[in-house]
Amino acid sequence: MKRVLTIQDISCLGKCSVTVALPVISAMGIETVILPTAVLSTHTMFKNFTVKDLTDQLMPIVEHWKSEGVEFDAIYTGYLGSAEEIEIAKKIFEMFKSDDTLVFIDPVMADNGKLYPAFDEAYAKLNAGLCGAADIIVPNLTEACFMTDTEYKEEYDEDYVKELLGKLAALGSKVVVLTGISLSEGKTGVYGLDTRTNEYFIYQNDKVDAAYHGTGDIFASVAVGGLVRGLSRERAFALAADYTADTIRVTKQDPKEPWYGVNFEETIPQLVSRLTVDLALSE
Ligand code: PXL
Repeated sequence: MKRVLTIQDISCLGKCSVTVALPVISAMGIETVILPTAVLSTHTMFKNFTVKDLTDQLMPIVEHWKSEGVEFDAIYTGYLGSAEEIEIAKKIFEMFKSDDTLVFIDPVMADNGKLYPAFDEAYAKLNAGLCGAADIIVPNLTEACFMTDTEYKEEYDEDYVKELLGKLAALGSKVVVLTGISLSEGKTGVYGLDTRTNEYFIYQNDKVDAAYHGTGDIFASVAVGGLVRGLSRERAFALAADYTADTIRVTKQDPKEPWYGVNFEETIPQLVSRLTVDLALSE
């Protein structure tokens, strides 16, 4: 069985980061090892959340794993709480990365043109540095703009997206994928660039008119899961984009929809079925 390490916070209530990555990647048939960067009562979109920082626990935990000879097929980082944790993440890549380890970074820190409450522009630049150590990065438009000193635009064209991908490529990761890219009315999806071949790839599906927290974490978790199970990049990102959109659609139909996260628990069976089909088609 493949094994993924995910490094991000535990927001006890909130359907994001570890409480998404662990169930979703496990359901995709992959052992999921967690390294929690902090424990929060909720994610930071709630008021009055509590935080217990776990920075001082990270190295002792990974050193223990190292002494046990543990290896990972992928390391996936999401929300990291501080500059120090970014440095530690880099060390962890060095400790555990082999030629076959996929380093997948979702530089979680911003959305809709704004940084999340815990972060500033200096943090965004450190995240840009971390992205240089990745095989694949999946920032949204806002995160990409903060990392590359680019003006954030609500309305944009393909040239703007390609220029941004070029700037992201300069950060140093092998594949750069912008998420939440809408190039025509009613559509959204990903626009990526493989910096080794200079090839672009695009996947668009129908946009659901609703926004929930944690959907970026669902997207990233499914993409990591698909890639680790051996799907092609195109299939893995299409699966991630479709599953995220379907889950938003299902959540919107729930009369008791939680504003703070999506009902991914309801759609996991469809994810597993589609993965099974995609794997069979890939053989
Ligand atoms: O879903 C991203 C995320 C992860 N972790 C924490 C967050 C957020 C987004 O707001 O606050 C703590």
